[in-house]
Amino acid sequence: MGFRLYTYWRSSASFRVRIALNVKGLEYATVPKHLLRGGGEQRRMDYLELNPQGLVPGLEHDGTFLSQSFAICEYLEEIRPEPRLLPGSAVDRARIRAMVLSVACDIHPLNNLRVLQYLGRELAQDDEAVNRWARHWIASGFEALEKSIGRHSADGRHCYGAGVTLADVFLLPQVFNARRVQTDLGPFPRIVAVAEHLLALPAFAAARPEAQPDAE
Ligand SMILES: N[C@@H](CCC(=O)N[C@@H](CS)C(=O)NCC(=O)O)C(=O)O
Repeated sequence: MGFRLYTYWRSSASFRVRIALNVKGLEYATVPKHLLRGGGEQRRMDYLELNPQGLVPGLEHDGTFLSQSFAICEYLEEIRPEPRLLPGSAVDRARIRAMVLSVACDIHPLNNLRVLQYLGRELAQDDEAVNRWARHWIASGFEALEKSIGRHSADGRHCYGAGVTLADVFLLPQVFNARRVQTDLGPFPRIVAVAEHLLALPAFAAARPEAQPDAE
């Protein structure tokens, strides 16, 4: 049956899994879930039965459904170890995971759709205030990531060492999010340089939102 990815073109968490699948050369079919149409297809009963969190991405592999982009990427790493996204020693891998988690746990959740919708709808904040919130938390997370890249990148083109790791897989989609809410990336030249390099790689370029079949 192979891989089926429940995805939305603009979803940065889905973008991560698309990159990981591409890097590992795994072909997959897509099941688009429109996050806005009709209140959000990710909140419909049929999808909630698969993923009670009502979030994308979800990955079906041979009939088994998995959720959470980080868990999915680690699963792919275990079933298809090469090329490695978590290379090196235990210390290397812990540092790469730390970069991943700074995006997945500390930056992205604060600019996720349902959080921004809550600010707008429940707390009556206008679009500018909502975008300001997103920019604030992205910039705050990027300040630390910029320093980590300075410490750990060996070539200025990757977050860690001199090759693609899971840290790159998580960084690029967050840069897309940052640009969407007009975050000033001037203070983050290392992040911008890494993102520029990654976008030139076929596995990353093919995963970008505009290249998806459900792109609007
Ligand atoms: N921690 C989750 C986050 C998943 C997530 O928040 N996905 C967003 C799209 S990027 C979503 O489905 N949002 C729908 C909503 O907020 O209702 C992961 O890494 O998979």
